[in-house]
Amino acid sequence: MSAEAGGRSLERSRALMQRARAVLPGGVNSPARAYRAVGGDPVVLDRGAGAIVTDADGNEYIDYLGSFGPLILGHAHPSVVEAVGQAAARGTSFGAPTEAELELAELIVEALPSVEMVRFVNSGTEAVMSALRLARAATGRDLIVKFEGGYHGHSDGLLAAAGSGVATLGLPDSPGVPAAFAAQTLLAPYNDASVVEAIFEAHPDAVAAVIVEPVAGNMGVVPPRAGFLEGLRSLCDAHGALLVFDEVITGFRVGWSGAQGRYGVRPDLTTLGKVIGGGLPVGAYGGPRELLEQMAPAGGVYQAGTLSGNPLATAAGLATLRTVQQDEAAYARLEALGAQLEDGVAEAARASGVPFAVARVGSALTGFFRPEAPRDYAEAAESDTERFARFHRALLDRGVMLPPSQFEAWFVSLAHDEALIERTVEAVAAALPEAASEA
Ligand code: KE4
Repeated sequence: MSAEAGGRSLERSRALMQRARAVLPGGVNSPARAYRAVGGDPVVLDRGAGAIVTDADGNEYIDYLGSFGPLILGHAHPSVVEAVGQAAARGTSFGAPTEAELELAELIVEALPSVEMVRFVNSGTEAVMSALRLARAATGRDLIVKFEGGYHGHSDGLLAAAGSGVATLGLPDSPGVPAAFAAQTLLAPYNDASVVEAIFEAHPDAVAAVIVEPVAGNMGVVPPRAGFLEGLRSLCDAHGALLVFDEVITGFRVGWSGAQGRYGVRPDLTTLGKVIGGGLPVGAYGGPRELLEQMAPAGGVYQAGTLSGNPLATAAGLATLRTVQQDEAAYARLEALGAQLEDGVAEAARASGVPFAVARVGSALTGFFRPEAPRDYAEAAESDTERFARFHRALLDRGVMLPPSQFEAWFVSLAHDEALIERTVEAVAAALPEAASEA
């Protein structure tokens, strides 16, 4: 990528990435941050405040990457910064129970009707890995059903036709995953419960769990079709499997009680991450007492972690969730800002004549370079990713930062406002024709 983009100097970013590639694979600590799908070097970010991030060269952007979802309050919210600072001053980790992890657990249990007990870990990957171990132990079965384009972290068995980074990198499954592990995972198209039914019939009494993003976020945002989640619930009940809602993105994002509250479908296990850590490393899995008490030391299923429930991470999570909880207009505002962006972008697309469709649930949305919003990964994959790459760059040049992949969600935070959304829509209107020009 040229050092100059839209008159913005990216010299320092470029120099830092050159150094980074010498000591970090691809110069990043997560492939999702690399700009492989959009071209050029990642913009190195230096700081964030509210809805604005500033890169290493001092350029500012309205941020819809939002760290891939945790920052529902925006960057450096005063209550989060203060809580983390105060916690740090009391010590950063103990390897012993603390009151903060208990308070965060109680808040989550109170918010999610299906969750009576919860266990904290350090990432969404760990949460899912642990929840599926529990599901296999609780059912005595081995097979897991997931959906094409669904991404549930990078534990071995789940890197099969995953979404997010793997989809973006076009890796249907990852080298290094033993065939025996991948063989334990069966795939179905999202929004099609009939394929899940066929899997159950082909593998009687063998499926431990069906894991689903109740709103898909890792193929871009794809909402559940009416009856899909209810259908999975009925199938799991009929076949003795557990239904796992991976709410790492949707938890406290699409409503105080997550997607399970928004859609009124109760899973057996729920995985969480992102928002519950407020930007610090927290994952969690939860469900009925009878299931969670099978986890060591209460039960025999082993899972552990040095920094699980870490005082700083739980402080950030508590400050985040309490700030949202105390703002009774929070979700209405997120809905309104999300709708303003969706409507503005859709209108800009109509005016441009470029095939571009927007899907949204609450404050998570994606614009797809295809005529209609996709219903599953096969349709999402038909999107014109070259146009998305040019679109992403054109928006960076205009001070708007999207996630660097067609297959990710754009996040609106409570720090965004109508004026910033309006500026974003103007930038989109200018960027769409640029994206569509083959030049
Ligand atoms: P982490 O291990 O990255 O904390 O969580 C894994 C995970 C689990 N479940 C869902 C629904 C998720 O979306 C994720 C992680 N999301 C991606 C982006 N969509 C993380 C970005 C990255 O890997 O850098």
